[in-house]
Amino acid sequence: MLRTFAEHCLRPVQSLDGLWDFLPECDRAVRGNTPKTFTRKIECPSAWESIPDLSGYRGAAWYHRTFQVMEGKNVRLAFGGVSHTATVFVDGKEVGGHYDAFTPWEVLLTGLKPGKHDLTVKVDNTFGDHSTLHIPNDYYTYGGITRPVELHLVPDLFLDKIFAVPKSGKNGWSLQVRVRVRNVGDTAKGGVIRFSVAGQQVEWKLSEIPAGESAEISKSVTGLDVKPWSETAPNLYDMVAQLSVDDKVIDDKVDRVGFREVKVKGKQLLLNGKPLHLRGFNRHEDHPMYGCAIPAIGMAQDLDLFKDLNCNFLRTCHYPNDMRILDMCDERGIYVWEESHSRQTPFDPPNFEAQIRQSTLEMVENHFNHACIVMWGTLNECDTASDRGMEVHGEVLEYLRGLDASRPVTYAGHLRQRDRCTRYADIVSWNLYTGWYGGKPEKTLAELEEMIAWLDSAESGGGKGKPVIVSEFGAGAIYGCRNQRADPWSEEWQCVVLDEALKAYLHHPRVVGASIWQFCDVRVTREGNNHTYNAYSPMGRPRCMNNKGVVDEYRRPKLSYETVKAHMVAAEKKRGRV
Ligand code: ADA
Repeated sequence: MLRTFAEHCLRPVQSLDGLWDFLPECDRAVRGNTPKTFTRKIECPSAWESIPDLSGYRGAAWYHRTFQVMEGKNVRLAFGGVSHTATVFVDGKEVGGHYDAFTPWEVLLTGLKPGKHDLTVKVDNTFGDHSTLHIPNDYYTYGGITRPVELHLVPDLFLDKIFAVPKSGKNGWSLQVRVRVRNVGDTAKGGVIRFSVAGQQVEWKLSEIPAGESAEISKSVTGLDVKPWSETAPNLYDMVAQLSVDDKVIDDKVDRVGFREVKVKGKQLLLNGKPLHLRGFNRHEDHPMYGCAIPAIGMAQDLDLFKDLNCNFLRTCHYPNDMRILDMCDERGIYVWEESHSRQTPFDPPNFEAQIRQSTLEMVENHFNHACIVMWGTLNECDTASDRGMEVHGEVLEYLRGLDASRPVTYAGHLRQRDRCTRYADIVSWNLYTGWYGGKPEKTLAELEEMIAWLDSAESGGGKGKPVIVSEFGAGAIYGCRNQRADPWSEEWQCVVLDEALKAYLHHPRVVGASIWQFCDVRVTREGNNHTYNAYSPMGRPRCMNNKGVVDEYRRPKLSYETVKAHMVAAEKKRGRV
């Protein structure tokens, strides 16, 4: 399942998860053409790095299975995520594809004869000019069909997406609803949409949609008697849309909504009008057993640790996350900063702008209704100093705002007073690392004050008076490396750095959020020669891992776990919860 709940009651949906035929190119003498025979099997979803002899495989691989088609139905193949480039063939004919591991995508098949068909997917996780977002980096680019796959049988006219924006007013809550409907038939079609939420049901006439086109119907549902959503009361409501033609319901779609409003007001971030204080972690989707294809129980266990640490905030560094963990954050009341896929990404490759816009569009359109997402981010630690950098930040942040006016937007910058892009963000976010990449832990507060003074001066060129989040800070500690000298890479040193950082960042009145770098140790790319994560250099990435987790890759707590918990408890006492 792509979600933690059923998105359809009427529409026939089957899971394509399970054992697929599998053939990595490294097994083949002659490569490239669609294989007829397969030498292996692989469980989907999974990362092929979970297979011992493929644990470091960077290349292409072929997946195959069959599927059945019913009379007179179209097939919608829904992929949660394939890492990182997919090409899809049905009965040997190329029918679609996608770039970027971290967003859902689909292939729509019309006119298939009833009966059994062949589905083949070529997956490629190589680096090169074709890939500007997946590059050698301080996290690993895995390979495979790494998130769930579903097969939907849809009529010619079907419900594509629901976008819902809750609004509070003097007469209670209302919901601004946009429903996108697709017509893949060969004649114009209209119908009736029946929409229900929180005990209310309304009907909307759907004007005819020309063949092969999509259309949206925008309506408001008012006077809703609902309980708001927040971390202390994560109330969720089903939205059910049914599409009828000639009084017969032909399709349906279920999504969920939490009634909350997120606003920036002066130096504050407000949730339902109350000041919000975000306290938590940056979390990569990474695990030594599963790579990026962490099963649902693994996601839930990570969130249980967040709760045990008294945290309420998850930053999806540095890409859109699996929809199931976002569903879990909706259900558990954990606030999320979700960001489109970028980390220290160069802007000069010709296809960069198209690829970052696609990641951003798919993130917003597929994750729009998650109550837990309180802000959108993008362009982590990219060029914020040059004219070109300003141009790209301005464009992408404006694009984000255009896709969703209901949430604030931000980017995590690392160039401190050289950053010329704070004008484009609603919230100013800094990756600081005092005490690890420079400076001394005892100077953490002083450096923060210096940054805030700069931000609120004309020097920042547009950040004055905006809310601040310290989006990354931390130190490396190898699990089990202990010494009383608190040497770098010891767990003791990580405690020293985090103690000073949390004291400063969790309690400064100008800081509305702080996310530790990082939740767990993660695998990094061996290729590449970046000074900060060069796996071969002693200062780089021992074990070919980013070792700044507060738990190690197996989620074993380091010495700093209790330090973090104590600070998070103290911060809640002082700054509360919404
Ligand atoms: C940067 C970057 C992170 C990680 C971190 C580190 O802040 O945003 O992805 O690489 O540095 O561990 O150095």
